[in-house]
Amino acid sequence: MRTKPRKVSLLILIVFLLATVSLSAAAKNAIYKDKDIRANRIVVVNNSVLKQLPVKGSLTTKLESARTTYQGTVIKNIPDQGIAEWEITGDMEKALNTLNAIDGITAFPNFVFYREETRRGKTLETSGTSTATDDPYLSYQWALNNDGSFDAAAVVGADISAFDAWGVTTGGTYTIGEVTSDIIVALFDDGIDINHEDLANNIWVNPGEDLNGDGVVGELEQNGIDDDGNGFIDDFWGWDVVYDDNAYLNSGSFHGTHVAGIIGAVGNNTLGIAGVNHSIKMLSVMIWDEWGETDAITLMYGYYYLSTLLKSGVKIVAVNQSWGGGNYLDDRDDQRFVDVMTNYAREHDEYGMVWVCSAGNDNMDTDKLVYYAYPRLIQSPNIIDVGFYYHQYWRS
Ligand SMILES: [Ca+2]
Ligand SMILES: [Ca+2]
Ligand SMILES: [Ca+2]
Ligand SMILES: [Ca+2]
Repeated sequence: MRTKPRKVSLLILIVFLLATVSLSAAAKNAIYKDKDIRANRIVVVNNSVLKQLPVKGSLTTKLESARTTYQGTVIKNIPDQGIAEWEITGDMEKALNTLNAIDGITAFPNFVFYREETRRGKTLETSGTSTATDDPYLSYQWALNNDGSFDAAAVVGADISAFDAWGVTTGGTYTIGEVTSDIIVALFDDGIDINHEDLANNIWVNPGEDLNGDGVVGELEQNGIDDDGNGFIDDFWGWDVVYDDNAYLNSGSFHGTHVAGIIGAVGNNTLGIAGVNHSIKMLSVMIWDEWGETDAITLMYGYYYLSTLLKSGVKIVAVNQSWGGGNYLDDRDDQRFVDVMTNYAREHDEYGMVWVCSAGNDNMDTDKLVYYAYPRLIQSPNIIDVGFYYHQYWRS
């Protein structure tokens, strides 16, 4: 007699949990002026704080007054940046107009972005060989060296001439003046499987959290202390800016590990494939949630995280950004978001970090588009747009 009610209550609990999950998922996003946004969420930027200028008391008063009017609750706050996400009640457009009328404040909806599905590569069943490296699947990597053998349509030389590049460098370290550094690349993606056998040796470990400096994260080093003082506790391999923790994978992760393999699978190790860099250090900035979604505030938080590393002396040469958004050039909300991104791009440029962005699949000159696509069109000297073509030399 005692087990029956427990079963029922457990069932009710499960139903309740399912209902909660689906309700919150349904309520999460909304459409505002034809764009996907987080429902009732806006991003409020205090430009003075972002530009490290003194903040006038009157501005703070006006901001708080607007927050009261629209019953704004602060959901997220990026430390020291004057960037916050508010949940508001009432009219989104009125709230944005009120905030943008305050001199020194920029506000826009918390735009939502979706991860694109990637084309999965064909299954590799047999081992190939190559004279270039001993990685068994190298012969399938036509993008590195297309010798025409991939299939009947393959065009010899439709590749990035990686073999020639490897004659100059295969990654590793670089030296400027007296200083030698690892080549460190950040992946703005859905995480990296840091334990993958063909990646593990090429994963960055934050030297500021690796207390004994052996490049391995020991049990005692997982101490819950922000040892390098960058504001992120135990950020060994990067940061998960979606849930604000040090996770490097979530249940929806698959894209970042794929990209990590292209950038830096260990080369010449008789295993798997060869990365463009055989030897490199990659760190994860996990911007996508389990369902392949992210939003404006999360992306900014990711840029901020990279800024903290750059400022603490970590020499990241590039951040790979396989994501994109955009809208027509007269969209003020979008332009405000672009302004903040531009600010981060230029700050990263000061530290010599390049933004490597996907150029899209439009097969046209992106400077001639009637809409503004980002991050690839951000106006900063450190933006590199990368297009792609197929093994038949068809441009995407
Ligand atoms: Ca260690
Ligand atoms: Ca830290
Ligand atoms: Ca620590
Ligand atoms: Ca390999």
